[in-house]
Amino acid sequence: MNSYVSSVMNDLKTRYPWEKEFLQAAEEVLDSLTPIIDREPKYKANKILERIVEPERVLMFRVPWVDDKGEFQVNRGFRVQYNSAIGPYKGGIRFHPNVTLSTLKFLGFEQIFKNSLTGLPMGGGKGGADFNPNGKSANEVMRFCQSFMTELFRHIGPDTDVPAGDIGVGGREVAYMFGQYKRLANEFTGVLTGKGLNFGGSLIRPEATGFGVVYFAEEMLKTRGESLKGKKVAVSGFGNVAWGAASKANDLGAKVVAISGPDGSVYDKDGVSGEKIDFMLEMRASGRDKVQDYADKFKGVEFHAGKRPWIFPVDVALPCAIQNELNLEDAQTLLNNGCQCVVEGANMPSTLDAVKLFVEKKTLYAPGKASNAGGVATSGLEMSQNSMRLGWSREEVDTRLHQIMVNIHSSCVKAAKEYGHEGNYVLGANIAGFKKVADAMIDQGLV
Ligand code: 2IT
Repeated sequence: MNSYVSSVMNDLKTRYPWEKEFLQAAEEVLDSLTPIIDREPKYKANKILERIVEPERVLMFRVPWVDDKGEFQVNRGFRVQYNSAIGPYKGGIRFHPNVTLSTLKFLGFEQIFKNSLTGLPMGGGKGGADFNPNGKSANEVMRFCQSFMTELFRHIGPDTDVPAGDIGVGGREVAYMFGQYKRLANEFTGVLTGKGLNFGGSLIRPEATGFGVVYFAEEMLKTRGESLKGKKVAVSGFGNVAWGAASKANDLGAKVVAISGPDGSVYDKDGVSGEKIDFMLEMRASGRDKVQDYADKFKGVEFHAGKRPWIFPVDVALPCAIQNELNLEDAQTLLNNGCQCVVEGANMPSTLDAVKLFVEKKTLYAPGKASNAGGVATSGLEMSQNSMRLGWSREEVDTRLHQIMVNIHSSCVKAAKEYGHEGNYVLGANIAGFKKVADAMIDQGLV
């Protein structure tokens, strides 16, 4: 880090000492911006780093709702409108009991650079609540979503801020929030993405993040004259991202040998394919949240209670669960077992020391803000379709998604090379994502 970068980082540490996840995300980005800050004095002269680390606006609000027993409940709701230099705020909503402002600041900050990398006009934002949807009835979830939107609706809009899903928020929750927005605003607009196909949703959106991760992995392997064909893959996570990634990895000829859930991991030497992929969704929909169900159902499958899937020998690892699910020890184990490619489907799943090791060992390592951008990119495509009041075919959306992932990959490779760190996707992604936003901020004056 040069002195400008480290002084901004130190200020953040002093100002927000309790925001661990946000500081982690900020450190990764700021550290890798050093080469561009060194080369281009305009960023320091315009105090771009001091400005970009502070959200344009943070909304915090009470979310009161009534449970099925008739008891009053209260949760905390948030929306971090981080940066609108290149488009309306855009980013998902997370419902998870551990959500704090720090979580949403880290996610919103990542989203600025991710959205910039997609090449689409979207600013960065993120929202959520410390609500645990597990074990709640559909009616409880609906009442919660309606209450959440009753406050949020006045702050968002198709040209202001366009939320979507994230962990704990899928098609059902987006639909409930959309219904409530429409009622309050008296407007049918593309204010949310990830909508149902009957009311403005886009084909491919549920699987887009996972598809994009695999398209990105294929591009990375190509740089070493390889491909996914015949590669053994481990995927973590129990949601849409893991499911989409497992499905596309199969399409491209890879063998998914390990998947995980909240209770542990399974190793399936025959590969997770065909009906087993559909079963990934069923395990989720059952609400039991146990990957052990997979080992109980299919023959020859080992279940490893409480273990992450990084203990198995694989060629490619796709962490698609949650932040900090892959630590230094996991990284070491993966590398010792011959893993050569780690492509993130979740946001910040690798700890800072794990990332450092991957970069040091010249592993093909992609940070989530590049490799999981296919989800928000397809949200951007949903916004376009909504504006035109048209719907594209599956093929049309998939072709655009694929091209966007290819473009993000080449932007990362190009920026890394230009700034003297060839093959470093962390640096490439951060610099390429930053440059567009920072230049737009300078052009627009002190705002
Ligand atoms: O982390 C992410 O990029 C998302 N949750 C998707 C956001 C979006 O607006 O589709």
